Order: sequence, then C-alpha cells, then structure tokens
Amino acid sequence: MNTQKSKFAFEEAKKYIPGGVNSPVRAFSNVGDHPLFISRADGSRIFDIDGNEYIDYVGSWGPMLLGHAYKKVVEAVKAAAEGSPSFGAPCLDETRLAKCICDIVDGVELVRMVNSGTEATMSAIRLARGFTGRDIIVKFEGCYHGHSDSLLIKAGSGALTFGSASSAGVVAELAKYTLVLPYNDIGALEAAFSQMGEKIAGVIVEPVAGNMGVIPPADGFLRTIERLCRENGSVFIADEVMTGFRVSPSGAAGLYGIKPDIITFGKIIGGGLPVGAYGGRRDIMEYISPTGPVYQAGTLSGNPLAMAAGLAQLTELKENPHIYGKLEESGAYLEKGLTEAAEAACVDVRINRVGSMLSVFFTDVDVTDFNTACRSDAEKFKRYFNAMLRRGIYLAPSQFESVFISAAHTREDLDKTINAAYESMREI
Ligand code: KE4
Repeated sequence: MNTQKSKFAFEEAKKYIPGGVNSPVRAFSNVGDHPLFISRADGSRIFDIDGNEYIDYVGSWGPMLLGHAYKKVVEAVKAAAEGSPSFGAPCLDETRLAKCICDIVDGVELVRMVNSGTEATMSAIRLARGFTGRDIIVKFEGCYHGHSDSLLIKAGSGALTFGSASSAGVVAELAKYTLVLPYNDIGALEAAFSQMGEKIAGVIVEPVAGNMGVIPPADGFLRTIERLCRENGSVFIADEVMTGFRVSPSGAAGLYGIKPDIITFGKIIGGGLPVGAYGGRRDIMEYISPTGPVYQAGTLSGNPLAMAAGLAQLTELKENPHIYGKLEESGAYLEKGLTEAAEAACVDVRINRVGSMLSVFFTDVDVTDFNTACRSDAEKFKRYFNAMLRRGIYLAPSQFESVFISAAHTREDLDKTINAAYESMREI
C-alpha cells in the first residue's frame, strides 16, 4: 500500500504542529512510522491522501455512530452554516438538543453544553466539589476522562494512597485531592469510603472502560459506586463521553440500570462536531453559573453548527431505535469472527465487547482492569494492527483503545475484516 503522500505530509505537519498532530494518539507512535492523512470518508469507509480506501473502525473515536458523512447530519450543518456559524447568543437548537438528551436519558433534568469531553468532566468535578464543599475526587486506574489537571493523576503506591501527576505540568499538590483506585475493585472502593467517605466530593467512572481497551463493569461495581455515593453524600459522575448513546439508546446508565447524579457526554452528541455536555440532577446542576456559585463558561458552547449536527444524529437515533439492535448484531458477529480467526492461528486473545465497542487483547488472561490490560502483548498488537492496515482495515492505533462499529458497517465489511484477521493472525 503506497502511503508516501501521508509520509511527506507528516514531515510537513511536524514543522508547524507539535508531533505533527493535534491529538497524540493520532501520531501512530505505538504502531508505526507515520499516520495516514485522510482526505474524506463516507459511510464505513475512509480514504487517505494517497487514494487508499479502508474500512474504518475508529469513526473519529466514537462520534460517527451512523457512519461518515451521514446525509441528514451533513445537510443540517450546511443549513446552519448558511445562517452564520456562530452568534455567541442563545439559539433554539441548544434547547432542542438539551431537551432531546433530557427526554432520552433518565435522571438528566438539566444539561449544559461545552466544547469537548474534557470540558464536560472538568466542569462536572468542579461542580461536585462546589455542591458538596469537599475536595477529594475518586477515579479509577486506566480510565481516561480528558486532560484536565485533576484527572491526569495516576495511582499512588498503595491502594488508598493519593495519586501522583501522570503528566508534566500538573501541580504535584493537586494530586493529593485525587484518589485512584483499581477499576472493578469493589473492596478498594468500600475501604476508601469507610476511611474518608465524608471527604469525598465525587466519584467519576467510565461505566464501560474504553481507554484501557474495552473493559465492562464487574457485577455490582457500578451499583456499589451509586450506593456509597448516596450513603456518603458524594456525587456519582458517570463519564459517558464514549458510551453515551452508543452502548444503548440511553448509554451505559440505561444498559446497567444505574442513576448517576451527573452524566458527562461528548462524541456522538456532536455528530462529529466539537460538543461535550454534562447534565443530571436539577438540585446539583443549578449550582452552575449563572444560577449558582460554580463558574463555567465557553465562547462556542452551544454553537449552532455543532447543535445542528448533534440534534440531527440524536434525532435519527431516536426515530430509528432498531439501529441499536443492528449494532449489537454486528458487534457479536465481528467478535465471533475475530475469535475464530485467532483460534485458527493458535494466537491467545481475549476479546472484550459491549455492543459496538470492542478490543482484542493479545493475552491468555481475562482482562478486567488496568493491570491485566497491561499484560497484553503490545508488540503482537503492533504487528496485528499493521497487518490489518495493509489489508485495508483501519483499527484504532493503540492496544488501549476501542474499535467502533457504526450503523454503516455492512455484513460484507465485517466479512472482509474477519478474512483479513484470519490472514493477519497467521502472520503475527
Ligand atoms: P475529548 O476532550 O477528547 O473530547 O474527550 C475526553 C474524553 C473524556 N472521557 C472519555 C471516556 C473519553 O474517551 C475521552 C476521549 N477519548 C479519546 C479516545 N480514547 C479521544 C481520542 C483522542 O484523545 O484523540
């Protein structure tokens, strides 16, 4: 596959952009020598600037649930753009999108639009701290909630010792207000609350982990978070930036029957444009400015184009609920095919899947948390990724990411992917 134009484009980009990319994972640093520069995409396909075509399982990291260039989304954006891309004043589509989210997701009584998932989670933890008057936030190892300082914290040395910054530039002092526990570890969670429950402002969790590869919640894990938060007056924040409107019409909250106090959203609710949001209990959300003392703002929050794109996508999903049955069917079919391909090549894998999100781990142990995810063979993943890419299958370029199936992926796409996996697994 000739990708020389991308190779040159990457060198050119590095002259003006740190690392040549505007988000690190796009640099392919874990899997190859250069990323592909994409010229366009349509349905389940993307096309690079060398003219190569791929079946796309990144889908802009989740937003493209209906597939690329979905007609109703594109038309909505075009129409909105005709009226000017931004006003800096309220527009009706902000209310329409907020209402759509409140109508679909049980427990979301008020919702505030922002411009990214990072802004959503950053605002949600500030709100939890402002509402409770407490400082400590609990997160889980391997979960990624965007790049705000309080959430770029890795686990401390002991189970209940406060974390340390996971990025340069994060003030060390800040880490002592974030407690990082093992994902799916109910015992550690109960110990933390018995030790310092009255100091915990909130718990933030990916209800299905997607940033250490896909890891479903263990039985009782999410309900324990819900119970302990309720018993201790802490705020339960479900980070559904990735799972919202993906794993079910009402996200992981609907799928697992939990009722978080705040839910953060992103990706799908923007239809591919920059949108994040956080919403939940009215008494908590009313603490946000201008109705309350917790400040948060944004020049382009609720931007008319982004609202039009998100509204078109969510409306399509609401009017076509059968889409979720198709996504589940496609996910199960692909999981089965990849499992059989690995078995045929005698390659040890564990495949974790929730609906249309799945990850292939190259390991012989079940992957249930960050430690077991890290035991996957990264070199084998790298060879698998490149073998699949050579066969026209564009997977997420990291072991610790999910692949995303869209409603545009056909049975033919899935069969092509499975056939490529039979060949690739034999090579690695
Ligand atoms: P953004 O700020 O990138 O819009 O959202 C941050 C975020 C928050 N919460 C969850 C659960 C997320 O998955 C994300 C971002 N996801 C990554 C993919 N794993 C975005 C890809 C990237 O960083 O380029």
